[in-house]
Amino acid sequence: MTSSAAFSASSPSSPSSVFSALAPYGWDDAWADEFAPHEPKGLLPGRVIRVDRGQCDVVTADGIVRADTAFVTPNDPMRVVCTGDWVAVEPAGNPRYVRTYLPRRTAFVRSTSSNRSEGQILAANVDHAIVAVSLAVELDLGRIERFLALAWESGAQPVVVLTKADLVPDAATLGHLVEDVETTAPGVPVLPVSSLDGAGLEVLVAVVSGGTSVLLGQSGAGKSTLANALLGEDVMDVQATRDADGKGRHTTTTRNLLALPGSGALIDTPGLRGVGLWDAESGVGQVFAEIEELAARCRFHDCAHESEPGCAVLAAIEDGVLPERRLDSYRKLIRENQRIVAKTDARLRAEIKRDWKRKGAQGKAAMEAKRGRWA
Ligand SMILES: Nc1nc2c(ncn2[C@@H]2O[C@H](COP(=O)(O)OP(=O)(O)OP(=O)(O)O)[C@@H](O)[C@H]2O)c(=O)[nH]1
Ligand SMILES: [Mg+2]
Ligand SMILES: [Zn+2]
Repeated sequence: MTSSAAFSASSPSSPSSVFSALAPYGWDDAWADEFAPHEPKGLLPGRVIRVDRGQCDVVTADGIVRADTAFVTPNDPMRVVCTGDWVAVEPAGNPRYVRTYLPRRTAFVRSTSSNRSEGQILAANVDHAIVAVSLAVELDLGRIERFLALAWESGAQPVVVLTKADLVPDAATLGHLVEDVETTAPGVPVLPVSSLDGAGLEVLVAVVSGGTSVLLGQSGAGKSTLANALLGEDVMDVQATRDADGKGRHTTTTRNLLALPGSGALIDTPGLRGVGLWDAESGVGQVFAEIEELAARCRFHDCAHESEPGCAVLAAIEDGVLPERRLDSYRKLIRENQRIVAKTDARLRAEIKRDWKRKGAQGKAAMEAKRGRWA
């Protein structure tokens, strides 16, 4: 493609058509600047709205195009293209290829299981990480803390949404539940909502209208129902939870990015049974901000808050200001994080060596494809 074609008004790569097509998905001047070096190559900017087995759907000024991710699927799972990424995609071809993705502003990462040192990116470039927690089942505060640690670590602002508020028998009970979660989540808005009767939705609408939000949580928490309520139409499939355990059937199977009416983009994700921490030291610190504040007042700066004299953390537990459960949970997550970081370091070193060998082969393939098809 020549540069004059690239700037004609009807071209899918002209700045005005790019802006009108992609602004609903979060395109802004800063992304345009990031993309600028790719424009002379004739590539189109776009946002990944779904990834599915080596293929992804990318929204571009040319409409939604299916693209192959072979060039952006390195061995490192942290560098695999994912829903929410902004990419440079080929203007034509069958298949088209995603050539690269733009540097991520934020990324929500978990380790795939607590025993494996492998990170998995669940969503990229999100401004709000919405942790959906069902009020139809007993609250698991430890799980909320774990989700929040990863949310803080991602760089996004966490929000806890307590779903199915219509199933809570009375306002007083609801108030207590919200309070319990609030003490578990300093600095995090906690919003009770009901997709069924619409209660609380207006506050959430205001949150999600600014930027990109991702819905995270267990299967059956009501994420897709909430997505539909925010969209004002049934786009996502919803299924009744399996039984009294309140767990769903994993109705949603891919991560989908949707443009909301008004403004804002929303990523609905498949339910997660659990989330392992992934190098989330500062995230853990933010979830337990009040403990870290107390710790700064301990007599010894390396206080382990076990039996040291002048320990402000233990004093707060004694005074009933800090629940003991919080300290236990804090310790548990810190230990888990240290374990995962230690493993990752060893794995990364091995990985980097292998990566150098592979780079030679990949570079060659990329050059050939480029010469052969569209350069
Ligand atoms: N009473 C009530 N039920 C709800 C509400 N929101 C969702 N549900 C029900 O909860 C069940 C699961 O909802 P989904 O939206 O499919 O849950 P999900 O979190 O998307 O589940 P996965 O896609 O498997 O992760 C469905 O039967 C919904 O009708 C609500 O606000 N009130
Ligand atoms: Mg769903
Ligand atoms: Zn202490």
